[in-house]
Amino acid sequence: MSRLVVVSNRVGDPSKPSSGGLAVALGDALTKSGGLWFGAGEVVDAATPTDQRLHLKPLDNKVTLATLDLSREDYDGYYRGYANGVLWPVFHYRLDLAHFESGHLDAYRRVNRQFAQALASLLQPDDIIWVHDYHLIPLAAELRALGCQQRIGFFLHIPLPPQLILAALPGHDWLMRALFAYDLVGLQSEADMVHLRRYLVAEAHAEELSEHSFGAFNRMLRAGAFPIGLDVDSFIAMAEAPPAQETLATLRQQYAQRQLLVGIDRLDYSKGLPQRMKAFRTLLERHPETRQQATLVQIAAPSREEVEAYGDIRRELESLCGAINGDFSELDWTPIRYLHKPLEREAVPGLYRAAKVALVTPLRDGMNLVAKEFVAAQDPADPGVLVLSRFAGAAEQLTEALLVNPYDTDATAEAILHALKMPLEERQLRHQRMLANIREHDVHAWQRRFLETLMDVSPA
Ligand code: GDG
Repeated sequence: MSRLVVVSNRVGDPSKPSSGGLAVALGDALTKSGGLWFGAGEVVDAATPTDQRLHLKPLDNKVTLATLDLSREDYDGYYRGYANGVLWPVFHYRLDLAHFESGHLDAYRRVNRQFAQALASLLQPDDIIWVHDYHLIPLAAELRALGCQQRIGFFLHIPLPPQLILAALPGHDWLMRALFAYDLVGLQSEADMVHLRRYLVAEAHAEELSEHSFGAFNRMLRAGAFPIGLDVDSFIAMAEAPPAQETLATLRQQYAQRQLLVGIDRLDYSKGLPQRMKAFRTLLERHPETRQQATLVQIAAPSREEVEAYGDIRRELESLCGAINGDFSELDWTPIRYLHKPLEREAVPGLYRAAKVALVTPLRDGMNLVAKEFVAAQDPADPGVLVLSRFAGAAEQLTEALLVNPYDTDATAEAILHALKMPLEERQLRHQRMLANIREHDVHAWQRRFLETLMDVSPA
């Protein structure tokens, strides 16, 4: 069996189940074949010699973590400047929030080259390499330039925007051409595949060899939708465990006379938080019977605070929450409980289970695992209702959720009301179908399908 090499900006620790489903699933795959997980290390002084920047840490389970330290200038330009200041907004359709500076693009290229050089020194001829996410799009091209001929796959965790949005990105042709150095490109959804196909044909003049393969630049690229899932069993086990059960008991007691709604997100402008608050406000305005009843607990975990747009979204969200609470609160009821801090991982399923309704309303999202976690955490006998944006990748699978357009405030408010009033039998049926779906397409199946497809492709 070939050895698996996973590359991502941040290396996970597969030995800690609390580090999330992705780390666990990749950890499983790495343990099976023995493997290497490579990513960015610490920020170090620019004068630190290259040979002192690569660190190898063998774990017990035949997996080695390899990290490469970067200089402050390189890391900031690559991570904050280009990956999160340009690619993240553009790929989430927010050209207005992209701050393009050629120096950041240079740093992005430089870091991908440094990664490739360090990684190439660790590779064996029959390794299988799996690169993750927008930070590392040109990595395979850099590896190929160094003579690496291994099979290399790429998975994009965020959406791929339509052709004309991508075309507005300076250097888009260079970036998209770099995909052809991969043997397989995985996207989250069929909608993303439509965008890729159209871009490749219209902008890269690629030949469409089949539904999933394209020829251009003397290379063949195979691509497909591989929607990511959860580690469902572990998530359910976490929901049954004491920390989640304690959270559930406390919330049930506190909200015994109320209907609890929940939102859990990184504080990111892609998650549609202001739109969600406006819909909640409309609900309270139009349906006075929900006042004193519906209480929204919104966790907005701090994220990327060094990027300017994230400060703006925080101010906007806090002003909306403050105004709603000011306008509607009573002495014994506050409509929104807003927490600007992360909740402990083990408590998260308890909050999901205590809620009657989850509001997962991103303006655009590659997948959105919160939607799937909410489904996994429910009690099948008395499940809550998922209100889900049709613009989350998850909407392609969770068709039994109440799908909404988050820009349509009135319709979203009505969907929330529908969710609050949904009869038990309908809730059970919808939940049953969604649970079956997330079980069938869990993170292990995702990982297997991607790697099997990659193994199927002839190497470079
Ligand atoms: C990217 C793509 C894609 C959230 N708040 C807290 C907390 N969380 C956890 C959730 C969930 C995870 O963070 C968020 O996952 P998402 O999938 O919603 O979003 P991104 O971080 O944007 O991830 C996304 C994903 O990659 C995987 O491919 O689905 O579309 O954007 O697990 O539970 N966890 C804790 N406290 C919090 O307050 N502990």
